[in-house]
Amino acid sequence: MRLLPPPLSRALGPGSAPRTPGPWRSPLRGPWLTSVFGAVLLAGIPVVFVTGLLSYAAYNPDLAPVNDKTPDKGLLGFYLFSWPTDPYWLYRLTQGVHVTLGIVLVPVLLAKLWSVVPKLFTLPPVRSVGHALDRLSLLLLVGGGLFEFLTGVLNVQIAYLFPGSFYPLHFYGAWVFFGALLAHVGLRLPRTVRALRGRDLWAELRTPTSRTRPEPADDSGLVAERPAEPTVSRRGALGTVGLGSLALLVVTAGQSIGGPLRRTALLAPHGRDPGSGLGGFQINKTAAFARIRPRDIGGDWRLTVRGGGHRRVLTLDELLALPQHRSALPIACVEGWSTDDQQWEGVRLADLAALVGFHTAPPGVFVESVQAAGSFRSVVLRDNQVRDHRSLLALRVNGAPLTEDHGRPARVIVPGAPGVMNTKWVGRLGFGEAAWRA
Ligand SMILES: Nc1nc2c(c(=O)[nH]1)N[C@H]1C(S)=C(S)[C@@H](COP(=O)(O)O)O[C@H]1N2
Ligand SMILES: [Mo]
Repeated sequence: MRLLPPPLSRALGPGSAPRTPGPWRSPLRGPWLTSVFGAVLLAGIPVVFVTGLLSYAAYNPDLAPVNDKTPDKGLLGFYLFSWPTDPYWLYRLTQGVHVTLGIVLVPVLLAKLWSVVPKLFTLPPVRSVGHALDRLSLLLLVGGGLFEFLTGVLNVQIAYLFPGSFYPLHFYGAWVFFGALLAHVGLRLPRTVRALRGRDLWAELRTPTSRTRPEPADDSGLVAERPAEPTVSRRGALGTVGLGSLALLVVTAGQSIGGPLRRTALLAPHGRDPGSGLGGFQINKTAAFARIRPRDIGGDWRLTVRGGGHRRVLTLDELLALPQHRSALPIACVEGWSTDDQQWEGVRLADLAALVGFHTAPPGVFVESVQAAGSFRSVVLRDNQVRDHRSLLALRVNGAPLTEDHGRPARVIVPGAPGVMNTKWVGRLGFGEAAWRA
């Protein structure tokens, strides 16, 4: 029987359960092991998906073309809402979870793919319409999953190897991946539950290699037809994957948790030593990188404030003469890293709105830096962000004027928002929709 090619043995009816042929001989592969990895991913991926959608909402993409990195999203933007300013560490939390959990799941994803790889080679490739649809959903699932994890990790590592902008790619990819995942779960859940019930996890964790046996043959196409001798137990396999995830957690989480743990963030691309001194916290893009010329931010620098038909031009001294306020706020980047709370000092955005006539309920603001080129040099903040009294045009941080790299002479700082909203080297503020629709 074993000598028959699999399609034939399958054709022989119920008595001849097909097993995985060919070079796939690991005795560990089987529905139970696949289901364990699947269950972990099923618990984790929805969290990554939802925090990812939240990250997109946090950009206020419905406000203005400048913020919208995915203009063609159409219906997929159905859930967008006004990103709140409370709690002030909101984005630090959601994006820290998104990036950290995404990275931690990589070993599980790879293990799950390893566990089902023989299925990619089963013959015949398509047996029926249902089977064809099933395989198509698997293609979207595996392709979408690999794509999302890869683009995400590359973005975190600031390695833009992929063609096009990260945001639309990662956003559309997420919907394809998650749609395929829902279909997959719908099709496989009963079988997964059965497989998980079929073996006791705790018993499995006490079984050494010498007593490791293949799972019983079934129609899953996962169990090897001619299993090799085990070289590792299921406990060993699960432990290896678990340790891999744990190791990634330990070298990643510190970049968003901060404090003393920042030193453990070995995988953080921005380095663990943000410099010493008062301005000694993380810098994403330096003034040199953004091609800020010294004269743009020197003595001739002026802040232009427009809105409601008014226009005011202020020197740095005039700004310093306005009421100064303090806010303790972090910077939290889409890439997953964040700073601890820093002590910012400057003029409230609401007070600047009042300079051009918005004394109560100021509108949103179009913030433009003096930076001539590059992404993220301008952004639109929503009215709730302008009205929050912690939102500043900061002139000082941690008791000293902003350093060049931190946005001298003025940068925006907003509670709860992604780092990208905290524009550095600000040159112009335009209050009211006319400023960014124009
Ligand atoms: N003018 C300007 N402001 C900017 C950016 C930029 O590229 N240019 N990057 C933004 C992004 S994406 C982040 S995460 C924060 C990082 O602030 P930091 O460089 O002070 O750490 O600044 C924001 N402000
Ligand atoms: Mo960022």
